[in-house]
Amino acid sequence: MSDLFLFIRPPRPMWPFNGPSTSFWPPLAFASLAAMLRRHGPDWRVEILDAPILEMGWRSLERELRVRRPAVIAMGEEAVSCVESLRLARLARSLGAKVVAGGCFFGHVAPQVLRTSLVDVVVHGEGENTVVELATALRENSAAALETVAGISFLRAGEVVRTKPRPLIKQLDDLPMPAWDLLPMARYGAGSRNHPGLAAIESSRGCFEACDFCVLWRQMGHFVAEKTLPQVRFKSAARLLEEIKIQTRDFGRRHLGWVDPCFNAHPRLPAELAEALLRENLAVGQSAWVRADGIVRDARSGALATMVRGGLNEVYVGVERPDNDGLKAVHKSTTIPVLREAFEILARDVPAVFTLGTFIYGLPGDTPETVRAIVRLAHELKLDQAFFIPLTPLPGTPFWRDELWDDTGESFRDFNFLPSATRSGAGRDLEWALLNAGLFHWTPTRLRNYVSSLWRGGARKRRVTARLTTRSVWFAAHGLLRGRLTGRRAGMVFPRWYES
Ligand code: B12
Repeated sequence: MSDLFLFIRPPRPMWPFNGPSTSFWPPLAFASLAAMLRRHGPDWRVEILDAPILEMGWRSLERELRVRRPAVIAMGEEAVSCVESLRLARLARSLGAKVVAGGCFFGHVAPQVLRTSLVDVVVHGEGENTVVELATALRENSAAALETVAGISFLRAGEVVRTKPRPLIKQLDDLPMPAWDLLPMARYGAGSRNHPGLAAIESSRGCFEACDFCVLWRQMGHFVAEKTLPQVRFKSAARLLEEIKIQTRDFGRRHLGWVDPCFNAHPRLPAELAEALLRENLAVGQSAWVRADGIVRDARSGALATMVRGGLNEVYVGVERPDNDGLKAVHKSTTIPVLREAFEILARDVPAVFTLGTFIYGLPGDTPETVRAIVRLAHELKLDQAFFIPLTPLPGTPFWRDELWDDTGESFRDFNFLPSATRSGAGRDLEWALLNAGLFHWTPTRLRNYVSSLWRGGARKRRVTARLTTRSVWFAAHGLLRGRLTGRRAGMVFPRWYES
């Protein structure tokens, strides 16, 4: 039998604002990489093991790996799950498998992770073409073979070798259909009221903006003259329609979670697709990250209304900062008036769409007053839910420093995008200001917006808003206050099956 190349998502805790039925989405990266490897590496057996969606804990995972005996284990994580990745790598080592790591975290800490000796190769950036060549080079098992593969790092005689950059895939339509058949698709979003039959899907890669704090434009950026530049690429509406037909008809998917960094980057594509879905009678619920200026543009052209008729019912907008100077400082080109207008439009013209705004605090120079200004703006904007995210020094961004690396992975548990009452130093005053403002600052505007967001949008929106409000209050009251009182940090939620 041919050797097994196994993509694994190991057991991990859940983000506290997601319920168990929506904490784990189909791992699209693995499905896309596996499809490419299956197409171009016929002498490999390619499989994906998504442990969390199977509620498979560490003991069962180990048993499973002893049975499957993979030759290569491939993994790729958010920073917050670094502990789990390193644990998986250790397990893989003990079973004699080669270990490949990729994705938005490992690609930016390649020297550090290679020096743990737990990982053989780190893949940088977009992975499909790289993984095909890498699979062949791993068979040859020599540094000379690895050197010919663009877009990777590995150790040669103790020295980190980074090969030449991998060019981006020119036409995303050339990618094979993701290997959904390798995933237990029926389990994603099963039992979820608001996101039933959840699917992960991408219409584009990359972003045209280069916000300081973000890794997404870097991960899919264009490398030229020693610099990564932002670049967006799109799939065609015809290709997307085909993907959605397969996902809905063959895999029973009923809610599309667009993973694009910016779903409305293209002025026509989302509406073109919505029209095609309406023609095919395939309109399904959809959630997406969108830009405020795109909302304003698409409201004028009529595209927004079409997208909503096509099923878009949940949008997330990165507001980030309380004023134009703050936005400029992080190199985000949206302005506060445009953000205000975008939320006005959403609330007025498409009230059934649930709107979430995210805000970032804790940048150098931020004071409790900055945090209060952020919270004030959040209450003024006509949005249904606000998330306040502490600046996280993600590897790849200018906020990362090499001394933050930790061989155990434990310190990356704090890279969870969650406020924490146990943060030390100046960060503590910011968290306290946030908690105070969130719990006790009930202005008439805030109350009015909250009440109208509940009655304006229909049953689905009421359910989503109520669910998130309950989780926020629980998180603030239970997590943050307990943290403040006992010193135990609020964070990710460990499922009961984690060690099982
Ligand atoms: C869907 C999603 C979720 C879902 C599902 C998560 C899950 N574990 O199932 C939800 C909403 C629950 C979620 C939660 C969180 N997420 Co999230 N999530 C995403 C999102 C939007 C899509 C991921 C995706 O499918 N991308 C599409 C694929 C095709 O792109 P890709 O992953 O980059 O993969 C390509 C390459 O990177 C590479 N590659 C990737 N992996 C590997 C592995 C190998 C072996 C190889 C060779 C190559 C390779 O090849 C792929 C194809 O070219 C990304 C943002 C984004 N657009 O990527 C954030 C993102 C991954 N999440 C992020 C974060 C921080 C979180 C949270 C901690 C907080 C939060 N809510 O945002 C929690 C943690 C959840 C957990 N339990 O671990 C950050 C991670 C940053 C970092 N460096 O750590 C991201 C990048 C968003 C961001 N704003 O920066 N998330």
